[in-house]
Amino acid sequence: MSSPAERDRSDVFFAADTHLRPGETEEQERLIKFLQFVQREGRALYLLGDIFDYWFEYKTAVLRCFAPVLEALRRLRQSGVEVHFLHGNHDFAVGAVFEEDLDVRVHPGPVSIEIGETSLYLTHGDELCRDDWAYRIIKRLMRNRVLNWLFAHIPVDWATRIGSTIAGASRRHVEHKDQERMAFSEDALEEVARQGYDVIIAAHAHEQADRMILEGKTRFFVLGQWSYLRYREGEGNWQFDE
Ligand SMILES: [Mn+2]
Repeated sequence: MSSPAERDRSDVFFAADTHLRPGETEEQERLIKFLQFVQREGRALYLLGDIFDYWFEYKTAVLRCFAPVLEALRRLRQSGVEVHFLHGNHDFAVGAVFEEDLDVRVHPGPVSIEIGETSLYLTHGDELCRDDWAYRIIKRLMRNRVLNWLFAHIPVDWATRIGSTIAGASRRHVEHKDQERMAFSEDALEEVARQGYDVIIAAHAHEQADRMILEGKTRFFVLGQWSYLRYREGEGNWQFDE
């Protein structure tokens, strides 16, 4: 395994919300192309959740339809790129398969990292939308232990069908809720920023954003659905790209 330094890859990439669904091979291909691009240019990749619209792991099996993406992630890791996966509200079941088989670091919640002198707070972002009570009910349902136990003990095709239905309801809810509920709570954002972060990166809202909060002290990025954020280490700048 060659080290990132040897291959002169220093940039850090952030992406989220591709919401891959079984049968959508074009979208899968698009994500794989991005992963190959990161393999050439990146030192680290942070996936900020909802990469999969629905995910379930069995002890000995995964959803076969996503095998090409998993293979691309495996290659990325083998080439020496650091890969982190933060749970979204759709793919919160991502676990052992990623950690053990792919050697990807899985984070169930927000994480703090440093890039050089910059301190960052990374999150899928659903917990920053405090006013969204209907969403929280769906979330509670999706993470329910009895339901998850049941999923592990019924045929895979049934589980997939039920999972897609719940994921669909959750997605429709996010898509159709009014602008006010879509918005991140400024109070929640500032509460995080006040802990001293230079940069906060979130996703979930499916609407790319880049603005300053806390009187210009903290930069707040929101990842779009098919746009990624890139940190160019040598130049110390941030850019969105597709
Ligand atoms: Mn989400």
